[in-house]
Amino acid sequence: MEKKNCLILALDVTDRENALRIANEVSEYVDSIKVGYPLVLGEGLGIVKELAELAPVIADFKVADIPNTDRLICEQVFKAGADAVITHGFTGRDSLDSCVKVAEEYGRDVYVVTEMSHPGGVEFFRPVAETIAQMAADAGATGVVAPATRPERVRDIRKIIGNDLHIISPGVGAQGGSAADVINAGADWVIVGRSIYNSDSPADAAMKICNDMKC
Ligand code: 3DU
Repeated sequence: MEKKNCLILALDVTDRENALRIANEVSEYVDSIKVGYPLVLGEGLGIVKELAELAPVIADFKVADIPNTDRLICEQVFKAGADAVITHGFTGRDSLDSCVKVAEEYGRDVYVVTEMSHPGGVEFFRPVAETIAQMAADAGATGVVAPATRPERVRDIRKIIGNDLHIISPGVGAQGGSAADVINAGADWVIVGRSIYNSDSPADAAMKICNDMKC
């Protein structure tokens, strides 16, 4: 993904009409559009191809299964036109290797969740986040997902992965995180959903976040 605005739209609306309207309105401000279960379960995987015409799509399926099932999921995601997939890491190195292998075959990207941004994200992830980050680096992932709600954790994770891997960071706005703070802490991109798609003017909301970050 090319870095222009450091902003990824989390498009968690559930209908095609709204999804395309919002994506069109903000496309000049975002480097990628993240699509997850809400929209794909609402409209089918075909929405990925439509959105990919506006911006590269990250498929946030938080893939977390045995290697063979992970392989099958990633193949479907990339065949559908996604530029990248988000996987979990707690399933272990063999599962992650399977995703990275498919991504390499298709020339696409893999981002691995380290510690989640919501309050419950510290319960189980906190003790293993650094280990998962190291595994992501060892496995040749493109980058990791780290919490904008805890910039200090983004700093910790950056120390582990160095500068070769990217950090994409959700939790800005509705979850309380600040885009500027987490970019200063070492994130490459912020992921923002509700603060943009629930706004009366998604384009203005996206522009404001870009201006705040000065990335
Ligand atoms: O809170 P928002 O509405 O800005 O959306 C954040 C998005 O990022 C949403 O799609 C959510 O599923 C995803 N996400 C996290 O919020 C936290 C994580 O640790 C990983 C993904």
